Amino acid sequence: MGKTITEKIINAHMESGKYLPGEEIGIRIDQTLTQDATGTMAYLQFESMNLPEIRTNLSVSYIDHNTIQIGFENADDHRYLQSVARRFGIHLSRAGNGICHQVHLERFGKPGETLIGSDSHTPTAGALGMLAIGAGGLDVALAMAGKPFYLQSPKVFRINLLGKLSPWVSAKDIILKILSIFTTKGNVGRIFEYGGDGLLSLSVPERATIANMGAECGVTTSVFPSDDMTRRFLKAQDRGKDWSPLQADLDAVYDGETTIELSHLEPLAARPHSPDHISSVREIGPIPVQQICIGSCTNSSYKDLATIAEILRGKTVHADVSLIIAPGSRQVLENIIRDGYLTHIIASGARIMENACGFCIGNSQSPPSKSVSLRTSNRNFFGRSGTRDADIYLVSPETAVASALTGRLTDPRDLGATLPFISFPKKYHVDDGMILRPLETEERGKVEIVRGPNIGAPPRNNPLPDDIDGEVTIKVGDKITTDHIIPAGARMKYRSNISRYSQYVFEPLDRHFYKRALQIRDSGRQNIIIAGQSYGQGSSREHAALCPMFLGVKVVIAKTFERIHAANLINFGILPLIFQNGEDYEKINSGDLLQIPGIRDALKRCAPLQVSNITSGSAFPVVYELTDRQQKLILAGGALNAQ
Ligand code: MIC
Ligand code: SF4
Repeated sequence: MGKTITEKIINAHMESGKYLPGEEIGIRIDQTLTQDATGTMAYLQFESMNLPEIRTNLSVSYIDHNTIQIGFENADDHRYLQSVARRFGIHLSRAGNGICHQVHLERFGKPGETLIGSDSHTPTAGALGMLAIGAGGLDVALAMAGKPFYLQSPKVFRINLLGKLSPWVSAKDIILKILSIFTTKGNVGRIFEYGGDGLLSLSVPERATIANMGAECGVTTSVFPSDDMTRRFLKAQDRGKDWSPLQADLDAVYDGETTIELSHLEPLAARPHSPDHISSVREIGPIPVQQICIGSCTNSSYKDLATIAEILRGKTVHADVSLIIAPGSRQVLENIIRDGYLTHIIASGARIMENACGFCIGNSQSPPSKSVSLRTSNRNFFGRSGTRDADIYLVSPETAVASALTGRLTDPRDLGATLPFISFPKKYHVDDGMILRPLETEERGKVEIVRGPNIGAPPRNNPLPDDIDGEVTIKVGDKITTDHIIPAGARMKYRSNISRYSQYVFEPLDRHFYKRALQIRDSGRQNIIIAGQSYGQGSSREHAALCPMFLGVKVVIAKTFERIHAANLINFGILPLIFQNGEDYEKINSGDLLQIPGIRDALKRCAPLQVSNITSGSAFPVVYELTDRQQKLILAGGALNAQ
């Protein structure tokens, strides 16, 4: 029987288990990436493993998230990351070099290899035919230590892209269409594998836009074949030797298949506050717009920015609009300068930001109160922009720039202009001067690791107690994102200081959570979180498990969990339990006292679990889906204890 691309890469990297439905497999990891907001914790965890150096072929540490540097914390983190990279043989992409996913695509990704990264958009590199997966920092630290990465044998869904996009419709509209079909929930354990003749006209950066936002569907990753388009991109990056072909076999069998006729697509937008609230731009109509942000790891390539430059050429941004442009990398910026595009962008009145995450993570460019902001990024979760009552819409660069000229949400086809033809250069101007290469092995041991006062050791958990005697500290609804659980933006500078950062757990939903959780923890009982469907969407930040762990959360009971967050909970010894009957969720209130007697013993025996609600005098069954390996982690109180 023929094989999918996914199976081919997994089979070539299999370390343990069998690729069978429901089975956990362990795969060898060739490359890792981290970014500064998750990287400090990942490297602190790696340090605690006491190894002399990394055991991957390539590990890259990027500084791209916390580049605003108000206060000393971020700069101290950057210095720590630089010293740790020199000590352990890690490449370091300095602040100013660009967003990790864009730079990794340009400079490091390789067809057929495996990559895990402590950022949920790591699948962007799937555009090159890599198996690229987002994970918590601890999983990345373990991969750097040469341990396998564990995942459930994935279900592979084939997405056939047929034909050609109409003018003014672009890759972002393809992935928004896919989000309208698959939504942001219910896709745990799936991989999207792309094929069809539509790929002939989709360049690697366009494929990257699609692979990037597969993360919003919650899939494990997205993967494209490595074909002639991939070869041309790598050659233009001066990396022709990194290319190798990779295709699915013609008789490969998939777990599901969807076909999208590209010529039928039109400009789309994700309405507030979820990337799957999709409507066409025309359906939403010409709402007035106050801010437009073009950039992020989704849409900030050379082609994206050259296209918008041509549309802006000779024109001025509408008086009511602030137009923000953040190039994806220094390479993109330098190439659009060399080719003259930046001049048109600046002349139009656009504001150029640093090549970094910036507005996307909400650490700058918060829009005005009650305003509408159009963004080419991938997430419009409630409050993420930094302005709670702003409405964020996700759109393509073409729609964004058309609207910047009119001051209203505008279908770019209505501009009455001709779409400029931009293809990616035959050869990019390449300069890796901002990437620090590892020292020679004998030099590494002499490097002193530099720690600022904000950097603390990662906290450890206690083993799972014999019984749970706890309280429901918070009850939340469906589709709770990690931005709800532990916000980023202005709070993100405390990422290396868990006791400080923990003060903001659930801040967007309940400002008093922290105090209540501390009281319960300090009274010797456990905190319990109750949640609806798709708990833990979005970011890979392990802080969404680590900080609740620090506050004494032992159990989360939800209708369903998202993959990366469930893995993070288990890594830090928090037990994810699932309601056996969804209706039981309705019968629990915040403040209820819950007990699970004999939980430790039951887990050891894989026995069913019953939760007693002492407050209402009722009981309900819960289930857990733990492999033997995960059961050990939970009993030990987390992966660091189990080492
Ligand atoms: C995000 O887009 O939410 C982030 C910030 O890149 C996160 C990582 C983090 O929280 O540091 C992600 O996507 O994993
Ligand atoms: Fe950075 Fe935004 Fe991409 Fe996250 S989604 S890596 S914050 S640009």
